[in-house]
Amino acid sequence: MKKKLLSILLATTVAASLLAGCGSSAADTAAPAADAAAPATDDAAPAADDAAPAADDSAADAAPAADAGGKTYALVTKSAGNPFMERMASGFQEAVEAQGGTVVIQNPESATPDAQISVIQSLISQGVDSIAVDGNDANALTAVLTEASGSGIKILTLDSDVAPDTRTVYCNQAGVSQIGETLMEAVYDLTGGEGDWAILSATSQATNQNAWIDSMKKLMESDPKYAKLNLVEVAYGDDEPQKSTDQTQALLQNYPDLKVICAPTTVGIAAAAKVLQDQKSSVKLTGLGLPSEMAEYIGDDDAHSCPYMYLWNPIDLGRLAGYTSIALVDGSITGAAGDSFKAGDLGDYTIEEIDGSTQIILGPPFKFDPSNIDEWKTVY
Ligand code: RAM
Repeated sequence: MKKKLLSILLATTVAASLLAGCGSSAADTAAPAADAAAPATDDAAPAADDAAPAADDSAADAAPAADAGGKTYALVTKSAGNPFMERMASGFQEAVEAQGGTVVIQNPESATPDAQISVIQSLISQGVDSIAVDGNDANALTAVLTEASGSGIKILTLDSDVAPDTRTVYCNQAGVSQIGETLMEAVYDLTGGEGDWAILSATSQATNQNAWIDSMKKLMESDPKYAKLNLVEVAYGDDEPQKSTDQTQALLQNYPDLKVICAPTTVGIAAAAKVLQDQKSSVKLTGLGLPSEMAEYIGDDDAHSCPYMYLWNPIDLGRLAGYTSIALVDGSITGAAGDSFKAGDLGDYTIEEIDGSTQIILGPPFKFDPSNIDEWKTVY
């Protein structure tokens, strides 16, 4: 594992200096994006080493990324004002522009399917070549995405999926059950194995958060290890800082015996971390957070609300979706299981059939704790 890490870091340094040498505006984001592979080596993360590989090194016959010149590739995020979405969009833009493509990024006003439907309709009118969607709902986008596909636009998803038959492939950050297991184990650890805990999620329709929460609930039902844990509520902050703050305060008020909040959303966890730390609450926090937003809250002592948390590299997720868009548009992949392609310096990827739908898995979740948070807070 150490050797692999060293080679990743060396490759990163070379790639970053090449990009810097070209005077590319992508250099700043490219280096940290690749560097972020390092935390994946954390052996403490339950899922890290057994994870599906981030890139399939054996896919020697993967189709090379083609020139994207003359084509327009759109990205529809969940909503504006979410720093995770901004980083993801920067990776998408960097990857597509490096291949000569034109990028259109649409950030809907709110994290609702309706807001996405209207921006997708305008992208259909513009005649873009592909649309990568971060789904705000599993089924509500079906009609508009079917219309887009019917007019020849390649549809893919990233971060949060839609109904599988309305898109070609889903760029998934990590396996659903892997994220569920990782978060459940963190809750078990921070509660001491028993007592009240709550989830602070994003929106109630978010496909990705709902899949992770379902996976956690199934684990609680099936594994006697978790029998003494009591999930008191799943609250929804809608990926809005103020609503997430209010929901955290309500959880503290309503459940005096609460021990842990798990927030599988970067917006929710940052809001909850501030509430808990400002109130000097004994309730502990874990979940999925951006190191840049969470650094001041991460610590092992009473003065910090979050002992540790997880995430993947949002810039790399955007880059992966950018390369996948190009491969779909140039026809080197169709989105079928077994299709392989080269995602720039992220490596070669093969589309897999997982839980009955086609996906590309970026890699395992990374653990952030007091030992590495200072290193990563400037990265993403
Ligand atoms: C929020 C969004 C996003 C999710 C991250 C962890 O930024 O809800 O979809 O992947 O959190």
